[in-house]
Amino acid sequence: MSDESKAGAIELPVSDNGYDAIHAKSAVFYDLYERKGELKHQTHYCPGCGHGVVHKLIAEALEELGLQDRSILVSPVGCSVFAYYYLDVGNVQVAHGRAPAAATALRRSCPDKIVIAYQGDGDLAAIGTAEIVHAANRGENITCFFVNNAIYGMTGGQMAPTTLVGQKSTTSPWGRRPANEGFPLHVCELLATLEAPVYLERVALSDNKNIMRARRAVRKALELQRDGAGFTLVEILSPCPTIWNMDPVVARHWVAEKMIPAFPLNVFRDRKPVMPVNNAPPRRPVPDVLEIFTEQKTADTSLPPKHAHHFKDFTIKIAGFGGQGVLLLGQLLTEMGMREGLEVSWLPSYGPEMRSGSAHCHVCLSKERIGSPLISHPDVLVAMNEISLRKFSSEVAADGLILYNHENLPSDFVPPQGRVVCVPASQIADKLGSAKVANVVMMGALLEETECLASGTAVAVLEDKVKKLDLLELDRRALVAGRHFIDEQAHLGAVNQPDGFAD
Ligand SMILES: Cc1ncc(C[n+]2csc(CCOP(=O)(O)OP(=O)(O)O)c2C)c(N)n1
Ligand code: SF4
Repeated sequence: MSDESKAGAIELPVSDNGYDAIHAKSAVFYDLYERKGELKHQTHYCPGCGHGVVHKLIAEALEELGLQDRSILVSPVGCSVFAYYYLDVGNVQVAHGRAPAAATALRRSCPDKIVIAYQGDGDLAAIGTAEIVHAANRGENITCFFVNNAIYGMTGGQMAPTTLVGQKSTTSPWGRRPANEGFPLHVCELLATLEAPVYLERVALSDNKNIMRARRAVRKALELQRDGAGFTLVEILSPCPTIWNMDPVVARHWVAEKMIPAFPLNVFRDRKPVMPVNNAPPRRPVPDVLEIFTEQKTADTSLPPKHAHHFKDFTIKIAGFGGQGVLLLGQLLTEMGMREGLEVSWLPSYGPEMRSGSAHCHVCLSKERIGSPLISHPDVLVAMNEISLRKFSSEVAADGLILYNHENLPSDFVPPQGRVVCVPASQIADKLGSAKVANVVMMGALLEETECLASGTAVAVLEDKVKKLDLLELDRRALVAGRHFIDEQAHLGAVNQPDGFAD
């Protein structure tokens, strides 16, 4: 949380009738909500909306259980998309319906965290039906808070899978008719047919008593997750006064009178699943499973030389057209990074064409866990053609480097930032005997110029990956040629510089 937002004092209004309004809120909420507009002390939810109440219940439970600093909230697409403005926990906002899948990844990769998937009924029970069913069936140790307001709120009131029989919506203007639109989906009942879920309860925000029940259910689900019990879900019947076109008080009554009879409140599951014996999955490190280090383990002499990495994170974008080995160069660098003990990621992007279409990839090398494989401002851009140079050079970090596959920069081109080294990799490769190894020439230049990884590791990786001996020999020469070019002839654009760099 920013100091600024913590420091912001909220002026409490005094109402006309003489009562002081007390705006006490859980410490799990930010003091001020750093969102657009003036109203930084209030949420974007409509008056009487159930989402605000559910946020409050979650915040209070996290505070009481002391879980704030360990928690990650996965917010959905829907009216609650902005939950991250309000709750001061780890926040991830995901695509429509995907919260259980994202929560699965977060919980499995960060097993000490409390991961909450927050979803509306359109999000969970329509587009995201598969995700919730499979997360529940796998017994993921996540908690899902499922806000069922029987309608799509955010998009203006289309029918949801949970819309009641007879309830009007913009897409069921005569009221939901089971013969045409099917019956409302009962998510808790559906999930209760599965073996794995540990706790499934439906509660309602219809009145204070039921809100207190909801409060206990929210807390219990989080406690169970904290204790590693397994999959928990609380369905919360919730008012949407705006789309229902009702006064907030009337909307609460509607929850009681119409929704509860259609969606009975109940604890549908409160037990641990019976697991077969010897059920635990094998716990082996990924490199072991992928047999990445097999050769090095048996022959210590083939271990790459130790390399001192001068960075915490080093990011590279490699771009060109299909057939230039752009993606392969990225893979080789990630493999090298892995062998040098770094965290790595490789994110490719290419068009439908195999040859000649544009292709690029992002490579992250890091001493720490990588948050996202997507790079906005690479330390190095390797532009294998002019289109990539023009398209991506403005993205390069201010003190970054552009390696351009040509003798000179185009005469009309001024790099927006960073320094440029022109490396005629394709020409060099041609002279060596095959245009195919231009990417390896560029790799040699990159390693020599940045010293991000050891060239010894590059040789070891090439020896493992390239099976044809004549091609391997060519690759070795290409690597050396790229390094020598930097040492002996590097240019800045069209202009020779004594040191090869920009001023
Ligand atoms: C892939 C995709 N499909 C459709 C949409 C449009 N969309 C946005 S929110 C939403 C449904 C929201 O309803 P619900 O999940 O019930 O949440 P509420 O707004 O009622 O809280 C839909 C269909 C979208 N954003 N993305
Ligand atoms: S439209 Fe409905 S669900 Fe969305 S914020 Fe308003 S009351 Fe809440």
